[in-house]
Amino acid sequence: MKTKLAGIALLGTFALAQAQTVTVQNPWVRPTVPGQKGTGGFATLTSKDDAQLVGIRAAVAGVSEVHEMKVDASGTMRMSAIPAIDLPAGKAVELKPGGLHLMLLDLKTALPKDTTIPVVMQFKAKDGKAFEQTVSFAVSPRSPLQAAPSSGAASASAPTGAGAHKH
Ligand SMILES: [Cu+2]
Repeated sequence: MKTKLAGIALLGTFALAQAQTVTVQNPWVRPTVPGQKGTGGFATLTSKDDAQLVGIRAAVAGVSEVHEMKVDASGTMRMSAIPAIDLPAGKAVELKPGGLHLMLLDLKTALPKDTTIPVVMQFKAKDGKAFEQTVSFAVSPRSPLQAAPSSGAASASAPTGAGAHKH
């Protein structure tokens, strides 16, 4: 049994560690035009320990949901809200167009590209404990990774001409 004192001393560090439990890579949302009510958000989530993404919150959206996309019995792609996405320890879970994604609905403002919006991601740890992380999502028409100028390997290739070639 740990003493109460030790527990209190550890609390600060523990809370910090909890907040960094899930690595969010390449977060992006599609831009919108004025009047458009909804858009999708994507990212790759890797949790250190077993956890779940149970919700999101964004100031720009009246309603924020976690969605999945599935082909129904008649062969039509449909998306629907789901209560949670499982994040098994150490496994990268990709939220992407056509699959699991975040949905921002009832948008209060247009989201111009090349801006960012903060999204609060709500997680639940294996022990049931809730925690949140605020993530800055890039507003981009497609994944910023795909947007990199690349006809070959995006990582190793230096911008030899293509990047500098502007009209
Ligand atoms: Cu959706």
